[in-house]
Amino acid sequence: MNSKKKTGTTTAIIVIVMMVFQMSCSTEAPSDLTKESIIPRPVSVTATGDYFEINEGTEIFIQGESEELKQIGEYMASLLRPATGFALAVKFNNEVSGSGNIYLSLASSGGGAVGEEYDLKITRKNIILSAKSISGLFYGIQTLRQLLPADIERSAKEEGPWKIATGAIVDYPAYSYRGAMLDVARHFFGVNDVKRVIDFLACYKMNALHLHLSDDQGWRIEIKSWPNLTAHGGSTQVGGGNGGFFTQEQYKDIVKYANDHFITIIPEIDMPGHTNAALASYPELNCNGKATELYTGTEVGFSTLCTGKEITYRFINDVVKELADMTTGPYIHIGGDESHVTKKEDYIPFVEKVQDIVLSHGKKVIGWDEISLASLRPNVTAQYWANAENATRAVSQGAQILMSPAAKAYIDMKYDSTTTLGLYWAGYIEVDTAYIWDPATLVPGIGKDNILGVETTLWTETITNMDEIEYMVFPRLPGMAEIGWTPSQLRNWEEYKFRLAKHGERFKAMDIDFYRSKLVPWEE
Ligand code: TNX
Repeated sequence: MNSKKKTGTTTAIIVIVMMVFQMSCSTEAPSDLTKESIIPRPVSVTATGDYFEINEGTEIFIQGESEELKQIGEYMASLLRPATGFALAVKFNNEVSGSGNIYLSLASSGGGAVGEEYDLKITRKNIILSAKSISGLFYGIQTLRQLLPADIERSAKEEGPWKIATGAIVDYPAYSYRGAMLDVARHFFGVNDVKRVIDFLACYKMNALHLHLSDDQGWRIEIKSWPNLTAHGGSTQVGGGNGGFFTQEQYKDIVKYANDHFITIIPEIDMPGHTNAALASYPELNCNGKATELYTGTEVGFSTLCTGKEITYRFINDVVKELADMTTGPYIHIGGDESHVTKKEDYIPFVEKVQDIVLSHGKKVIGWDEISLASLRPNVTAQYWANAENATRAVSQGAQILMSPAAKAYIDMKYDSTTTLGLYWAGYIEVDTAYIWDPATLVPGIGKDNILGVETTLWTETITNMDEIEYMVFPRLPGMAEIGWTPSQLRNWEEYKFRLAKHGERFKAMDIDFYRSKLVPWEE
């Protein structure tokens, strides 16, 4: 062998060794389940140091013949098929046999309360996901999604391989209500935008979407008995754009899509304040009998329904009836905030009457914390946003609290002084500020037992399109999801920020336009 040939051979060997090394790096098998970046962090994770691989032969076996099991199996397959390119057949099979398969099993609830917990066992041979309810299976599927490479979120076929670290996860939520609010009144967002928000919530095991459907600037839900609410009241928005509204068919479609993702829609009709769109549409709702002008500014607190008129309650009854008929969830949100031009002596009986109207249509009441000025009916939830005294008064009346403290949970607030979108009346809310708080210790006298759950709110005075929604929502929403799901003793910003950093690739794979906070060590 001459020396030139020898050098060539050596170079070739080095190149091959480097290629093999690089390949083994990029396809490195996950082997420690406890090091995976799951958000919200599960209650318990144990690792067994190996990996399971989804391959072209993998099948999804549902253990039981119910229609809902079949649907959840198909849902899982539909999440995994595009990026893997595998067939992933969904079949009934009560046995655990063969290898490379995924089993979805509904354990009997033993007659106890059916919760949202799930149990995941991943071995070299198979994955067994079991839960007492379909929602538990749904949450287990979200966890599996996050255990796969971020490319699983892409809509075209990707390389893989699709390996998952082995071990066991036992998981359940700290709070039963884990929600987000979208204001479709200040700027209107259509069905597809709302569905995309539902997809985001589902990824992070959130289960409630509160839609702020009416405000001074617009009425966004068709009410057949009062058609001018949308014909006129829905015709504009902040800044004077065209506005828009959901037809009842569209709203029902949203409710169904949400239900399919284990998310309850909570519709809000804000009253007696924040009602200019209604007052502009029907003169009879005004005390002076004259319709107001449509409003496209961003001031709050200048409008009120005429609380002394009988027709006001006929109007509310009609609206609540139509809304209750198309809402499958248990709640109607009655607003009640910032009614600065309603006299207190008018506000109190108004809120009492409206609670009774909602109850008469078989729904439970949620209202902003101000409603605690009135006498609260049983099973009412007060949404704490700004006034701790109001929230405490609600609790002393036996109400549950939904935690949305503005200084932590209002994701319409700017991240810092350089954020161009958003408001800052409640302060700047960087990603750490939004994460570092505990609902159960925030307000003295209000503990975990008094709290229904948490809700982050996106008001849209300054938000006009989906990219802007994404920028304000991400990356604060995953933090809120973790506050609602993970026990507070397992939450710690210094650890969380590294998990969040890993989700940057997922946001990109989902085409989410997110805020690259400097506080998060993104891996890009
Ligand atoms: C307060 S929170 C409001 C909304 C505004 C929001 C802006 C609440 C119950 N009322 O009307 O849109 O601040 O951050």
